[in-house]
Amino acid sequence: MKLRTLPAAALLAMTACVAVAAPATNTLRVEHAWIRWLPATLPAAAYAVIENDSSAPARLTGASSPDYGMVMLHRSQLENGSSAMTMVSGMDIPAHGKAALSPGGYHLMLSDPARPIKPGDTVHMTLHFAGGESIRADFPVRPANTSSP
Ligand SMILES: [Cu+2]
Repeated sequence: MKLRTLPAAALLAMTACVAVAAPATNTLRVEHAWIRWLPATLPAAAYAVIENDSSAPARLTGASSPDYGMVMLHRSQLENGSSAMTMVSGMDIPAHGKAALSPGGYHLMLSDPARPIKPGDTVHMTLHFAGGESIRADFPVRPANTSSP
């Protein structure tokens, strides 16, 4: 009998851990979030401004979404007059400052949609930060010709 009750207790303990694993943060905020949708199978890009109210710098390390199988943190930069995109490990947000995911710079590249996604939809994303913090934010989906939120 003891063998049967132990796993149940362990499972309960694990569930409790999962519930508190992603605490809401009071010092990081996501503003002006939006996604630029592109037609066919082209990947979409997610943009936002991240504000850091704390006295310590923060670092965005990536994001995840139930709506996309793959979310990558990229940075576009001009190289010899043309724009090149590379995968990066993080984007720093200064203490008492902000940093932007924006067209032509850092962005979240979204591919492998889990459902048909179109302008007018809202995509739920969780942004992940160094140190284990994460923030959930809603990203409205805008048409391809949009250049700002
Ligand atoms: Cu990209």
